[in-house]
Amino acid sequence: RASSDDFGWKKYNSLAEIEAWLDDILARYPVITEGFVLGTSYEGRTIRGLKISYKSGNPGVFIESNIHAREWITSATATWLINQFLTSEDPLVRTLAESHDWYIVPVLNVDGFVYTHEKDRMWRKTRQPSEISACVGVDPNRNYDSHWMENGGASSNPCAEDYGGPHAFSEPEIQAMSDFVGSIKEKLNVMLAFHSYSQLLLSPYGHTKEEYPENFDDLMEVAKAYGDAVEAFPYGTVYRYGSAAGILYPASGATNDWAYNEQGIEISYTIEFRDTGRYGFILPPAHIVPNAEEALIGITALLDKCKTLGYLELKYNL
Ligand code: 0X9
Ligand code: ZN
Repeated sequence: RASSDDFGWKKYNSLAEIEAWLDDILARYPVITEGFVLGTSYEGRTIRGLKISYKSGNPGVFIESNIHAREWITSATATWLINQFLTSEDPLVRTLAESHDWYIVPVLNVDGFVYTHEKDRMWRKTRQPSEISACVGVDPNRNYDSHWMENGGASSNPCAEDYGGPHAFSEPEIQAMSDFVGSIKEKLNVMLAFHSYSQLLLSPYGHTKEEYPENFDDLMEVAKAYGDAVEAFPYGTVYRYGSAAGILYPASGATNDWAYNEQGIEISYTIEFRDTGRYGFILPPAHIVPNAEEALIGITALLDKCKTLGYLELKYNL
């Protein structure tokens, strides 16, 4: 039976191992944790999430992880964070854990994730076949209904790695995200979408660099807080930040743009974890704990700055 002790974060775990570990967490912390089902994948797998809540009335933080199948560091980091939130005795971590409601989906693209473990380590997309091509899968981070397919921010070629799909929300995994997040959006102050690699914090917009969100200055101040905290941490790791289209490339229909534009979640980032390209997606397991420690430090600073700037107030009346 899997447990927190042998889960280890010394290697990358399979979906079955992650789910067994989640079951163990739910059994050990029945008052603080609650499992939720986001929905069902194309191949029929249950997409699972974990809510951590120490008290009612906390601002909500949603963590979407492993939407891209090959980005294994994201689910390794998300599970490490869950473990810290539940077990750490560090007072700073305790405050962080206990003063937010956490909704964490360690593996969103479950079919693709299994495929990377069993068939093709470099698979990125979903696993739903195309009706017009022999190529399989859609880039789930181009499939949200927010400026879908605009400005060359996604490809209409089913064989492309950034194929946006036949229509927005064609992928059941992304429709499930939309249904679930839509149902709790009043409780969510922050959306964090975990990706790798490049060490970046990317704010909206992804579909254009001609326009910027009205709170862009705040989004940059919050991103700077993350970057400064991580750089000051012993490993000295540098994160750059900017709008996604501004410092990376146009990408339309991505999670953090949809959360910002369509769900009214004003603090919304894509975080690209380690490294900057030496290993890329095939990041050695020795990086798991250092990367996750940096994420913890960075998210702590990010949420502190959000609070200072007034973004963690309740959005609904109890
Ligand atoms: O291209 C992507 O989907 C992300 N990079 S990755 O290498 N992990 O595939 C970046 C998306 C950033 N763009 C937006 N958030 N719009
Ligand atoms: Zn990605």
